[in-house]
Amino acid sequence: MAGGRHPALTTNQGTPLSDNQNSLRSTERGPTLLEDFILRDKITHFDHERIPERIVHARGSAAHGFFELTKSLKKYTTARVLTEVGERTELFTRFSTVAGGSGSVDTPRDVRGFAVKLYTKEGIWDLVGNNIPVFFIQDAIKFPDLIHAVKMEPDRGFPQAATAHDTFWDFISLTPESMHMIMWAMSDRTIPRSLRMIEGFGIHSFRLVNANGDSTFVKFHWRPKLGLQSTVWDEAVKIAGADPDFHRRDLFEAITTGNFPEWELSVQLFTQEEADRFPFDHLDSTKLIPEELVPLTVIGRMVLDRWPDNFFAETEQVAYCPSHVVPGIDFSNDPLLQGRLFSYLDTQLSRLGSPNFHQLPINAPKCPFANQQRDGHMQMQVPKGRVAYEPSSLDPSSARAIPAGFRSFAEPSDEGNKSRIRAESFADHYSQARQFFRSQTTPEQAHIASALVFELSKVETVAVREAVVGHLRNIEEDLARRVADGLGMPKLPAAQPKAVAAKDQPASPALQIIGKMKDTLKGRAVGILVHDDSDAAAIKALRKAAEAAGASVKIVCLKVGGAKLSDGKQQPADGQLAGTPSVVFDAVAVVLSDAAGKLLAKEAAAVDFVRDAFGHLKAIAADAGAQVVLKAGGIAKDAGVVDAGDAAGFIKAAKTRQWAREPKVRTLA
Ligand code: HDE
Repeated sequence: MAGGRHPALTTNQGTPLSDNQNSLRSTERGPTLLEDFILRDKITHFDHERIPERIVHARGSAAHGFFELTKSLKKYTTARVLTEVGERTELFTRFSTVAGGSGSVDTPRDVRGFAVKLYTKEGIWDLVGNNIPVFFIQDAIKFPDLIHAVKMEPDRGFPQAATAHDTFWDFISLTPESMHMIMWAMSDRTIPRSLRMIEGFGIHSFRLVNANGDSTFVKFHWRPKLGLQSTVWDEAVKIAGADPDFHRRDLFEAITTGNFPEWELSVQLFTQEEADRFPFDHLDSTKLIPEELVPLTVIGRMVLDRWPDNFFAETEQVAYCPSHVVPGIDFSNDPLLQGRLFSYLDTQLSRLGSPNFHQLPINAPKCPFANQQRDGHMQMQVPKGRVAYEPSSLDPSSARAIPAGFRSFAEPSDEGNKSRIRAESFADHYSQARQFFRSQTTPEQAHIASALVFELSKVETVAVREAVVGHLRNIEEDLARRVADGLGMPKLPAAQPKAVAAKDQPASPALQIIGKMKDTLKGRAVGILVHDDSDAAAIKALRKAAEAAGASVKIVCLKVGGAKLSDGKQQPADGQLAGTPSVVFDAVAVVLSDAAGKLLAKEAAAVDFVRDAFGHLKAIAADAGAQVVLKAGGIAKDAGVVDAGDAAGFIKAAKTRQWAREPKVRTLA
């Protein structure tokens, strides 16, 4: 060790360094010597710092936390994580986008991954889900095609992180089973406001197995305590430029300031007999079980309370596998799940490069684990003794199978022929798509139609656009007409052939976002734009009211050094105007002196600040001096535009989006 406060800087072999600034040269200005083992130690490590990024879900953010069971499922399962009420189980949750690379932005229109690793007393349980309860395809064999279609087109290398291109929609137009998922993907679910405001779903049916060996089917749902919330499309597009790390930063700031995000875990439980009566096949991942059919039971909560210490060691190296289950939890025959049980372990081997990836701290079980597996790349353990096999008599303390160990449910098997046939019960591709669309509120339906118009407008091949609209006709004629109109089609394309026509299902309001939004400012952000001589008392009152309602408040100024307010005090800025547009806030206030108003009315960033807030249906509080800026932004008074002196009125308006304003600010399909 070196003297003083710092430990000695060493090579990876522990050799202390005397110089970390200069490589070894033959003469002062001569060539570098191959002998320089210190340079090579450092550069070689650097050259190999990256591991292959995930082929899907490459962009992700994660946090540590715990799961606490509030209701025992003892009747249904032996899994202790689901039977011991009050027990806390450590976990690590990673949220992700699907299509983009690891350096892509946080807010493209995309499904969000929602993967939870629970370090239970009986081993790792990974619940590797998404923020949408259904999926694009029914059979794992189609996954590489789906992903190749959505990723950058292979000849041109673009677009990054976007479904709005020909190959994606070409594949979709030829894959009618994707139609239900397409309704979800085109809804605002895929442009969330925050990772703290998304739901999570295990998607597939799993099984719970109790001590008698009886099985009950289960679907898992995570529900955010803050309620659901999404952005509007124009806002998501602008956030991508304003803050590419918008979701990661939001999660980081919430956790590091002690505002721990929380979700409820709910289950839908059902028997084989109940499943047999559903008007769809629950083994088909393009279908969901409406809550109205099988209600949700809340069984616990997840709290994320610790940001990882190191992004690479934890968030990047974490290896989720749906095949990681514990005794009492088992799989269903969903053909998508069955394929996933193979895929994830395989992908970890190539990503992490070793069958010992389970020894990395983030992946290692927190309960004892032992077996006779040995050796392999990067073996970290030093097993003792001469026995590396089982059964053995030489080592009485070696690991053995136990009666309470994992048992697969003894599922009776159907008589049938080995085949590559899609079950007929998987043939209805439109009923739940129609049910989803019809269950939405008017603004949500308009957003779905407009998203389809946006995406298909980026598709160059006219026949692909027509084929997609042809599918929409099988879902809902009115939707097809609106999209065709938005695309400027001279006439409605023919409906696509269908195996089974859509049947009307009862509306399910639980499928909405707006229905699941909470009128709240909790966990939201309010931005206040101020300048020199702004009314200090008004700012103080607005801040107090917003913070009392649970929001965080940020002051935005023309210069990052801040502004001198009416009380003569210097107000530091949390953000500079050009770099802190209103898209990063849920509601904004503008408090300006008359002179500052005149100045900022000529500043595009200030005018955009209010114009975008207005266009994104947010509440705006403005004082007399700020009116000229509003005027420059063409903002007309409505229920969401209030006087800055009316803090209570502002908070009320800020707790929701101004949906009634939307038809006045943009033409939706
Ligand atoms: Fe994945 N998926 N997936 N997936 N998936 C991966 O595993 C795969 C599917 C999901 O934060 C990969 O470690 C196949 C459905 C999440 O690290 C890979 C199929 C759902 C994550 C893989 C699916 C998901 C992944 C890439 C079709 C929702 C990120 C890197 C059968 C229930 C986990 C990796 C994380 C990651 C394969 C379909 C969710 C290649 C073959 C359905 C959240 O193994």
